[in-house]
Amino acid sequence: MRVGIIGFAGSGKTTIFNALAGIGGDVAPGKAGRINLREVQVPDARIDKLSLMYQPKKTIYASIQLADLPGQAPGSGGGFDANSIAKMREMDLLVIVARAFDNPYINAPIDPASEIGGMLAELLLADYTVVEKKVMRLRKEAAKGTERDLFEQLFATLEAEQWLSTLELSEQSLELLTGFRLLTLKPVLVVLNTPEDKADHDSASELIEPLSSFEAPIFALSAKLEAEIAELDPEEQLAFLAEIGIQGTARDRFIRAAYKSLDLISFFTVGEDEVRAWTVQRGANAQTSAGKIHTDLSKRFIRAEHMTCADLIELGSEAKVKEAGKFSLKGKEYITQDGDILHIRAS
Ligand SMILES: Nc1nc2c(ncn2[C@@H]2O[C@H](COP(=O)(O)OP(=O)(O)O)[C@@H](O)[C@H]2O)c(=O)[nH]1
Ligand SMILES: [Mg+2]
Repeated sequence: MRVGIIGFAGSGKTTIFNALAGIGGDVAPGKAGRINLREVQVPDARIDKLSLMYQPKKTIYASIQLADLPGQAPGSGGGFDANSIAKMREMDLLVIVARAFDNPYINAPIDPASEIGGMLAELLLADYTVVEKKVMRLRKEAAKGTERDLFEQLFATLEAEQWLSTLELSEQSLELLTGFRLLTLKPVLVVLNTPEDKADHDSASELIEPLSSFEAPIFALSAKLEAEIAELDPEEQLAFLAEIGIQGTARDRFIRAAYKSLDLISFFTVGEDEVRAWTVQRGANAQTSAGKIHTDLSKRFIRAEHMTCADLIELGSEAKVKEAGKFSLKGKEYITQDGDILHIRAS
């Protein structure tokens, strides 16, 4: 899962990237054009508990890949270059960072609403360009059928400045569009980079309120504060957060929000060698889930031994789960649930 961080230069993208990646540290301004990539673990208390229980050689959390994408100069009106757009197309989720803090390096006023609006307009324009080109060709060829109809519909939608994600497209249509990697079909999350004294959702509510007309979920945090927290030891972090009265780090909250907007769930495999979280799309069945572990497990799937993480943690051992009648066998079509522990049997 790839999460691309986008926004105007100086909005705090790199600072947020560093904080989320746990790198910390201050960043020099104006490092435009550079793309930072980092695999980030998804914190999960269930994995912590399972790992304590099994004492495995390896404990592996789910992860997402973060990309700090090139920014755009504030008020430049110049748009993104083709390379930046191409990078965005590779992402599964786009995170727009909007500045609500005073950045001494930037002359432009604090105006997160226009930053968010500007970014959304850029994404729409990028799709418009692609769809327009395709429609013009189909029209010229006097093409008829599903493809023509679909692209006419997309074109009309973008011309009306509506996001393509507002359309209820069939599986078949989405399939047809995969290769185009349209930006306005991707989920979007907004990070409002707030001043340090408005670093959580409640104290930032007056800043969030004017942004409520945007469809995307808004997520308030202070990049600078988070980057400072990321530099502390885990115990120091908790003490510090308690002191300033914030519930958990924004890193945790953000990653959970990202998961939610991607409609992802985690299932687990457990054992003495390895306790591990796997990520699947909500609605995936047991066979598809097995394929995350190994393609052979999916192809040669027989059944999945199943228990829930909640039962295992509550009862304390696999044997106790079995005794309680909470262990079962599932077929291919079983829909994997968040928190399932699966052991795949294959031929
Ligand atoms: N006060 C304050 N400064 C910040 C915050 N986030 C970023 N900055 C500063 O703003 C400048 C630009 O941040 P940077 O992350 O490089 O922005 P980018 O261009 O979007 O990557 C840097 O000097 C950061 O230290 C914040 O939440 N509060
Ligand atoms: Mg940067």
